[in-house]
Formats: sequence, structure tokens, C-alpha cells
Amino acid sequence: MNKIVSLCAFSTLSIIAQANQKPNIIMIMADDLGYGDISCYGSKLAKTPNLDKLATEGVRFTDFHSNGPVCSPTRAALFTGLYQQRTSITSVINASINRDHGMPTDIPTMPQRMKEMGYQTALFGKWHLGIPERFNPSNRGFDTFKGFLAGNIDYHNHLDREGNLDWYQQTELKDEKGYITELMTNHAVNYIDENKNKPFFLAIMHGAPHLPYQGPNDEGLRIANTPFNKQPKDLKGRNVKTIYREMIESMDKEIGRVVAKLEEHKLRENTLIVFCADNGHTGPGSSGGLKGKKSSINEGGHRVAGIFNWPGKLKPQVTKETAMTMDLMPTFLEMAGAKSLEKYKLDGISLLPLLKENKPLPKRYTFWEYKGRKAVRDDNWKLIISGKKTELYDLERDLGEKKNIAKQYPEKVATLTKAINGWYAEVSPKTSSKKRKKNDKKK
Ligand SMILES: [Ca+2]
Repeated sequence: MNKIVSLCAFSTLSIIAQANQKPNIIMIMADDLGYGDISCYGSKLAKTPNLDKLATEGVRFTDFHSNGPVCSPTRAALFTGLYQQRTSITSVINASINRDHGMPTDIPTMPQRMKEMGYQTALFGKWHLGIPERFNPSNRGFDTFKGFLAGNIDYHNHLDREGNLDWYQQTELKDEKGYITELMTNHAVNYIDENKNKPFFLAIMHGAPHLPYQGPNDEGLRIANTPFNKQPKDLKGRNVKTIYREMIESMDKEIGRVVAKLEEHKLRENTLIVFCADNGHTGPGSSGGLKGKKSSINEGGHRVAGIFNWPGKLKPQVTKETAMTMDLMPTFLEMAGAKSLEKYKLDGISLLPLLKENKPLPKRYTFWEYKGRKAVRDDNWKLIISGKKTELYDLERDLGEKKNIAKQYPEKVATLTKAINGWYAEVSPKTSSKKRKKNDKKK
């Protein structure tokens, strides 16, 4: 009898402990996934039932944006909650050209802040914020890291574009066998098994569907110690579109494994899952009818999928609110129990009131900048400045950015031009690095 009573007491305690435990956060990012590349966003090519289910049973954004139109800038914004211009990561870190570059180590990262809030942190998959050891994820706030540091690797033999092995376990170059989409998921589900009793922040950073285009059943493509221009470009005899579909469907299947693992441990109701992409499509991908693709500051370059799922906590809805990658850090910090976000001095805002209570986000401008082209959003209005050319679009009526109406609305153009210039003067890498040096001296 005593044994039964103590067993009951134990299981009640464990339920109470779980209810009181801070929510887990799983951040899943796809790489170069177009706005129209998964079925809940209209893809006719790939079937993505697991993502569709997360979207239908959660909050699906139709106006979610990557901070940058290419990889590294968006990741810098994700992990700092800042406009990436402040971190000096305004273009991609390239495995052959600027290998020594990385995100400045004096800027606090999201995982560092999550650790302060009592979380354990892990990243599996792509980093792309610096190759030298001081920039390694395990030196930038992640307790656990297994994955790759450069922009892309061969999915099977794990060579970067220069033919160097790029698969790390913490700071050690140590290869493992496997198709990376599956391999990083193996690590993620094992991580959940091992860490289910303490709150965790888990980043699953897919390589898919970034090139090289390789499906789960293909073979390695890249050749060791061979420069990018001499690497084979594709798998002979296979249709690239078919491979692209396989890559997305493999990612979806692997996301399903993560969800199943959470269900197995009864963690679904205490776990937020977020899915988004780091920029628009390339190659055989689809923008879903938007203008432009990766590297463009037209919508196709940065409007991406944004799915938030937290059963019992988030009411299923499709939202038209405008949000960006840099909003995730304040959202997660608030979830983790941060009383005030002001002290962190972030550019992003918490999406939690919108997600949990359907409260509209505060009115704000949102900005993009890449290689001298700048854009600003103000509700339905979007202004783009590129050299001497100014474009104004009403996205409510013209999501495809086809009709430049700048001449018809000179006052709007003047207001938004002033906003862009003011913003850039504040965040530009030059201003920001000066400010950081000044702060260093004060310390
Ligand atoms: Ca990318």
C-alpha cells in the first residue's frame, strides 16, 4: 500500500513539476526555402504534411520575413535580436573568400541569454556565423553543437564548397555518417530523450533545401580539396526538381520525428515549435508568385514561411501581422520568464501577446538592406531605394510589386525615405562598430 501511495505521489509530483517547468522552445530553420515551397503555403511540388499540421493547429503568418535576403545576416538577427547591420554581418560568410569573418563575440547571443534564464541550449545543423573557433556555436552560448559552420555542405560526404570536411562536434572536426537532414534530427531526438526533464532551447538548423541538390538516397557529390568552380554542379541523370522535392519532403518527415518524440515524452503542451526560413528560394524553388528570390529585397527574397505551434497555448489562426526573424529572441526571452525586455536593448519585439492573445503588434516600421538596396514597410506600404531609383508599392493591392506608384504619392515617399535614412544612420556597421568600441573603452 505504502509503495502504491508513494508511486502515486511521485507521479503527481512529476506532473506538477512538468506543469511548473518553463516551456521548451524548438526553433527550426530551413535554408533557402521559397515562400511557395511547402504545401501550407501553396506548393504544388512538395507535400509537407507535418509542417501543414503544425500550421493548421498553430499560428501561421502570411507576412513573416527573414531579416536578410541571404543566409548569414538572417542568422545574425535571429541569434542577437538585432538588425544584422549592427553586428556587421550584412552579407554571407563564404568558405573560400572571407573564411576568417564572424559575428563579433562581444554581442550577447540568444542562447547565452536563454542560459541565464535557466535553459540548456543546443544547436544541430547549420551555423554560418563564423568558422574560426572563437565564433563556434559552443563558444557562443550553445551547450551542445553538432553540425557545420560554412554556408552549405555536401549532404552525404559533408564537404564544404572548397572540398574541406565541415562536420563538427563542439569545436572538434569529427565526421559522422549520414544524410545531414536525418543526421541532425537523430541528434535532436536523442537530445530530447536525454534532456526532457529540464527546460531546453533547441535550434534545428536545416541545410535543406539549399544547394547542392541531393536527396536522401543519392551519393556524395563533392570532391575533397577541390575549389568550388571545379566541383561537379549536379547529380548526372537526375531531375533537379525531383531532387528538390525529395529534400523538402525529407525535411518535413524529419520534423515529424521531432514532433513524435515530444509526444512520446508528453512534452507537446510544454513546447513551442517555430518554423521559418532564412531567406527566399533559389534554383528550382518557388516564391509563390512573389517578385524576386534569394538576395533580392523584393518580397520573394525575404517573405518566408512563419509557423508557431504550442498546443493548448496558441489558438489556431492565420495572421496577417508583419513579423521578422529578429522578433524571435524577444519572444523566446519573454516565454522564458524575462520580466522586462528593455534591458536587452533589442530591435525585435515579442510576438507573444499576438501569439497567445491575438493582440495586434505595435505599429512600427520594418527595414531591409542588402548590398546598398534598402526597403521599409509601413503597414501595406513598401518603399525601396536602390541608387537613384525609388519604388513605392501598395502590397495590399499589389503583392507582386508590379506597379511602382512612387510618383503618385510624393509625401509617402518623402516620409518613408526619411525613415530609411534615419534607420540606416542608426544601425549601419560603421556606426555600430564605433559605438561598440566606445562602450569597450568605458568598460
Ligand atoms: Ca539561406
